[in-house]
Amino acid sequence: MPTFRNPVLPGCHPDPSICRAGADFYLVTSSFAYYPGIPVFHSRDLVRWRRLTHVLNRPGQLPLEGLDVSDGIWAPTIRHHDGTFYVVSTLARNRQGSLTFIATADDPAGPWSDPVPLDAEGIDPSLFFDDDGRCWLTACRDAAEGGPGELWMRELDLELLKLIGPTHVLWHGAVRGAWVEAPHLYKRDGVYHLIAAEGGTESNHSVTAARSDVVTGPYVTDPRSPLLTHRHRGPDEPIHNVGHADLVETPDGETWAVTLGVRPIEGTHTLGREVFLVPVAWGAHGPVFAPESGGVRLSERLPSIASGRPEGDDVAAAGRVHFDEPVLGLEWNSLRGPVDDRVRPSANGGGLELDLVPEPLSSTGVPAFIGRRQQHVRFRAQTRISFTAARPEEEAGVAVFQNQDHYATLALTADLDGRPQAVLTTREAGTDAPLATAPLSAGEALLAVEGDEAGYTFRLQEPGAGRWITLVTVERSFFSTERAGGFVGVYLGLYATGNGRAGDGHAHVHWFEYQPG
Ligand code: 6LW
Repeated sequence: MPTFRNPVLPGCHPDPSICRAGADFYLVTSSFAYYPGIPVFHSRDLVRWRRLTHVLNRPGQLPLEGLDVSDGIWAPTIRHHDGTFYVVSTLARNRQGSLTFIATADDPAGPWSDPVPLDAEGIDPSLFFDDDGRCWLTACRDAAEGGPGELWMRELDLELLKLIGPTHVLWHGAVRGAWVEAPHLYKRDGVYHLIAAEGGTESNHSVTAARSDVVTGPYVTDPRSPLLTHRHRGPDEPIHNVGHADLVETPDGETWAVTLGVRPIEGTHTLGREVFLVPVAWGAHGPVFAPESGGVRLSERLPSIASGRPEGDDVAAAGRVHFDEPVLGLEWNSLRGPVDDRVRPSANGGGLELDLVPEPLSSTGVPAFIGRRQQHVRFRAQTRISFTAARPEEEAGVAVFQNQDHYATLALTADLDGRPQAVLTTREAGTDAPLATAPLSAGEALLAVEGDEAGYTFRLQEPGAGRWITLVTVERSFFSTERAGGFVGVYLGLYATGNGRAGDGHAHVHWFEYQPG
């Protein structure tokens, strides 16, 4: 039986939502405080995905400054109806929904409209288009009674992009006491099937369901719930935290779910919540997730539409980037806004210039930083940087980044006497710990980070030296989401800062390379 490897989107891609238009599948994920926001992926076989664009890729569309990395854009849903693509999502502040919005496009590759605010409470909005042409927005919010959370619904006027009519409370979930979220509604043989995530996005995560004959309810709990979970599995199970699913039907009538999950090693994970593909069958009571195995598998049977297609791994962009294009590749993100005014391709072609802006990586502003996801436990990232610090506060280098309070940097800087040196620093809970320093003969070096199951090893090589110096290995769990807190995985990035003061100089990055190990 032909198989594929899960996850289909490795690295931090939480809260997947999927839709189909003809033979084409489109998928979106959360992007938190990273910019541009809401990546859109395309596939024709559900297994191999390609980055297409971002929904929020123009300055000023949504304010992300001041936000923790795990706030920002949460759990978008993508749908296609009558030639138009719709994305609904929420801007979260302080781990709560603060603004729900909708954006539309004729072509999912863009341009997407500016976000239109919707008068909707809570998080995790979704859209359902009924056969009668009416569109319903579902979302979750705190419940006044009946449970900690509730799913609710209102009609969306597609002309006005405005919620109209009464609010219908749909369901309080199947798992008593656990918040219900991530609702998606589907209709099959005249029955409305509501699926949701319950138990929280960590180890108790699950997919639960309810059904109704009327779109606005009442919805009756599917007693088989949870329909999909790994909450009961032991530490040897390679995939945990499974939940937050969305369903799609292929042109040949198969149903598949995309769902998030993590791959912990000895209880902690660093790659974030990744996208897994799970077969679904329809039974007398509704969807049956993973009918053969009952769970999410690393190796799964290929969708029938994918058989005969060549293997490939488009989304795990690997190799050396010379930054010789005028715009950065779609795998690169900055924090909280565009960085064109502080990180730009060199004028003479090849390489990047990073300005010494006052914002450090620990700020909640827009630092001179670009990063890409770590997508493999074993990897090697390396870069060649030229930078001469005018003051000890000036630094430029590579970062292994979880959030603004939790990261490590290997930077070129200067000591108190102004001599060039490299410094390896970890930051946790507001405190910097310089773990290693190495004197440099000049302001240029190759910097490398190598990751594996045990740790992240930081190395450096001076030009012409011909050998790498190992500075330090930081234990892998330091970079885990369990230790850092929040909803994201590790990014590997490049940065420069004057630490509170702008500097006149800048750092020159010759190239950056990422290789699965
Ligand atoms: C997402 C929600 C969740 O909106 O985390 O815990 C949020 N559950 O479904 C961010 O990924």
